[in-house]
Amino acid sequence: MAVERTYIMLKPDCVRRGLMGRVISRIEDKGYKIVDAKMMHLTSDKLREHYAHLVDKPFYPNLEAFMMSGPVLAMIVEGENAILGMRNLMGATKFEDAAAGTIRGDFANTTTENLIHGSDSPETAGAEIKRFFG
Ligand code: IDP
Ligand code: MG
Repeated sequence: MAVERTYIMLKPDCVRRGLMGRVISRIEDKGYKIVDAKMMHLTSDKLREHYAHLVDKPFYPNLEAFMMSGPVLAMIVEGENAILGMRNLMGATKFEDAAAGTIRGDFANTTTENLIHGSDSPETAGAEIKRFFG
């Protein structure tokens, strides 16, 4: 076990639907600390870097348009095993696979608009924190 920092982003659907408070409460209920946060508008360039593993997928244009459709809340979240712990709180990528009780399982009804991003490894957490917080 180790204290980790992970990059969490509440996506435009979460902001638009007024669910930020409820999602942040789940993160805080788990005992994680929000050590930095800012509202941002993402650019196409930033998204192509962030989603480099997906730019060739047929759904990428739709994903990029969605991620630019409104502000996001970028956060650094800290806690014991926070990288995997946040992935577990978030739930599976595909909304139909996301278990009840997870953020996506309880609030998402499409795969693109699935409320929240979280880093998937220590390497991506480091790179994403640098990408969005410098
Ligand atoms: P993750 O967000 O659970 O880490 P990734 O595979 O990294 O999942 O995909 C990034 C984001 O791209 C997802 O959160 C979702 O918004 C979108 N996405 C992934 N796969 C699909 C798909 O098959 N159809 C539509 N959107 C997708
Ligand atoms: Mg991912």
